[in-house]
Amino acid sequence: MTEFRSGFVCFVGRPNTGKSTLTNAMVGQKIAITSSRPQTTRHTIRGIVHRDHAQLILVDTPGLHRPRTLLGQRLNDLVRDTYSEVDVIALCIPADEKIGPGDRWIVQQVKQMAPKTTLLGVVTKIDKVSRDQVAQQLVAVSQLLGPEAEVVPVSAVKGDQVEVLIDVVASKMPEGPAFYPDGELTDEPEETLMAELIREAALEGVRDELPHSLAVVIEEVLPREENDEMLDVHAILYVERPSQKAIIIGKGGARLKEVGTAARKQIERILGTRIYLHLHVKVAKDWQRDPKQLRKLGF
Ligand SMILES: Nc1nc2c(ncn2[C@@H]2O[C@H](COP(=O)(O)OP(=O)(O)OP(=O)(O)O)[C@@H](O)[C@H]2O)c(=O)[nH]1
Ligand SMILES: [Mg+2]
Repeated sequence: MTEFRSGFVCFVGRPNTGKSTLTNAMVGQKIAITSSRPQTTRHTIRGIVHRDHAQLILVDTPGLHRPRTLLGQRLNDLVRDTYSEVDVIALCIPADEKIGPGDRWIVQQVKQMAPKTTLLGVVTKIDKVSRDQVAQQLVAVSQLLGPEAEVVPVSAVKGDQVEVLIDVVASKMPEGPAFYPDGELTDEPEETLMAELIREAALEGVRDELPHSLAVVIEEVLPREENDEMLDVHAILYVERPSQKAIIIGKGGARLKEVGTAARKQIERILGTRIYLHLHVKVAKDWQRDPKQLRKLGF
């Protein structure tokens, strides 16, 4: 009989390398938001993978980079804190990007902070390149991590090799009982999920620095008076400047309305409850650099 294994694996990598998309693919449900802009994830998110022989707790982290703002610094600290709490650290590197100083910096950090933790390489987005290029990247990542590290290629979007990766990670976990009850897919509070889905909808189609300037806070969730199976959700979208507020709201409020519709559908699907979404946009000047405002926004 094979023993049941359980433990924690943390996904690290540069921003935009596919960590959250992979987390969702392994969990089998969307629990982390994703986008084509770097620095989408801003807090560690736990996803749970249940199998007959194992339970894996996936810790999706913000992308690591040289910080330019206080927010960036806080995100890096957050990732470093999780190194010491996990059984496996999986470094994500896309198949279609050259390994650079950013990746080497992360490996150095990981080896320094968690010298005893099992390190695993994951080559992500393999659907974007040829088989030859995947093979080359596997070799390159293997050289980066050293001979003792296993490297697994995967496409989260196509679902290729996701189950293989789950098996490889499970094999590196210690024997032990499950941490979470069957069927539980995340420990994210519902309010956080809601705020994140609103931020994801609002990120769609905005450019330049605006994605970084956006933060969402759920102010209040109340059952509807006339129909208590429906929830009234009040959320505030914070931006850093009045010009950004105008972009988010759009002409005659058109853009904000689209954001609301998209977010509502996602939230209803995940919570299984019908909601009425009230979105308000406010300016919190330069919140990314202001310790007091960062605290207010939960960082
Ligand atoms: N073609 C392809 N695209 C992918 C795959 N995985 C992720 N992507 C895309 O890559 C972009 C970044 O994905 P995310 O999962 O948000 O990346 P991340 O590493 O979590 O980013 P941060 O949270 O900003 O650090 C998105 O546009 C995804 O759709 C994949 O397997 N194939
Ligand atoms: Mg992410």
